[in-house]
Amino acid sequence: MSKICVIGLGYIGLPTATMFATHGYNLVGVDINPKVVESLKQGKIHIELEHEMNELIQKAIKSKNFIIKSKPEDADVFIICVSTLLNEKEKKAELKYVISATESILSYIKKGNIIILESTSPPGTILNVVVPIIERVISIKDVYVAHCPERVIPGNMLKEFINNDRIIGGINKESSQKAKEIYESFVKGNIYLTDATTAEMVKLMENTYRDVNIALANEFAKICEDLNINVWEAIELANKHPRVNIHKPGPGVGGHCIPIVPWFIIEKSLNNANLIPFARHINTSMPNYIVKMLEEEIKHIKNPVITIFGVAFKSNIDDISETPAIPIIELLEKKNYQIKIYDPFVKKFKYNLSSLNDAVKDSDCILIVTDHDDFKSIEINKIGNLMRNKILVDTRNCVDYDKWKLNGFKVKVLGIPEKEKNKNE
Ligand code: SAJ
Repeated sequence: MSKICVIGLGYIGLPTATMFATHGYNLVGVDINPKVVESLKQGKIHIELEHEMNELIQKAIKSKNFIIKSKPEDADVFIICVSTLLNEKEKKAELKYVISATESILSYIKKGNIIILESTSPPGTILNVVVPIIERVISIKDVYVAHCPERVIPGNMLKEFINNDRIIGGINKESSQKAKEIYESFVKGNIYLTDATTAEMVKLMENTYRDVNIALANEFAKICEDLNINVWEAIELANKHPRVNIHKPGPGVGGHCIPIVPWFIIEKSLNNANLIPFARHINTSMPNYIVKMLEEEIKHIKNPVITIFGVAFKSNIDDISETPAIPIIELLEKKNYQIKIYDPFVKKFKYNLSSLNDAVKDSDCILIVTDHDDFKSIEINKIGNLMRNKILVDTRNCVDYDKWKLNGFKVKVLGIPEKEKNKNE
């Protein structure tokens, strides 16, 4: 049985290692963080993943086919799954973890090894960063090197690991082919082969497409409010066209990759990237727009208390990575509003979290930032009775606002102008 060593046991590395460990490989999972190693050794998962994935990870660790270590060791295949960060000041990729992870395997690389980078990286990282590091210890002709970017969506990882098509880009055809044979062990989707730099660009394009599309939706929301049109209805109808797929407007774009990776394209071609940075600007300015929208609704209230519903970066997960909730809260704090926060999923946050009842007690306004399903089934009457004023501002159009209105709430939804909202009343 071949042996795979996965470097980095985070949101992508841990599930990826598990997929291989449960599909015929001996797996060594490596993390430099001793706390992560310790807790995984005891079968405790240090990150919040979906239930099915948690079970599979625990099963793999129990089976002894997935060993957790703090250092790499000899293996047939090395898969690097570490974070690529954004240097916020320079708006450039910070590759320090990719570099240190590659350096960490140098003592173990031998002829015939397959080295795969899964981490999202700017075009040219494999050829100009990873390959020169490997060449310090071995001729590149003696190993296979490829990029295989991850594509799974948090919340539906297991299904997407198996069913999504994958892109693999090797430094040569043999490398692509060797990497493909590894992934075929569990991927049921198609595996398309290309060169390493194209594979890097493909991953960035996928996320950038989404960022630009969301920026367009956000711009449509503002325009529709101005023109007295319900943007949600307009988008739904436009999407009936067979070649149109407009995304949803919202308070901004969070997550591990989408708000970050467009910069990896921009940094590589500054003169040509115009739309991409502009879309970034539109999305990062949404918290400002939302705060203004909220202020319009509460301007008549003295010392208003605002309750934030949802701080996760998207629905039904506990992940707060790059969440637009933080810039919204920062803006509100700067303006000295009293804020309370409720999120049924998130357990750790830089601001205090309250229970539902405490969060709405004596509050004047609920601001929905994340579209958790729980908010759909909330007992509106009960929470309304606890509030001082009944105002709802929904940045996601995720609740039945007619029901809220029937329970005495004044409702404002992003992209729905006042006049339009009342047209059927
Ligand atoms: N969002 C909107 N409107 C939408 C869709 C999303 O405002 O119509 C917001 C979400 O609320 C969230 C952010 O965008 O704040 C990102 O959410 P997402 O669901 O678009 O994406 P992620 O970050 O969970 O996962 C994405 C996926 N990439 C694509 O769909 C192209 C996933 O497949 C990638 O593996 C992942 O990025 C990654 O790590 O690259």
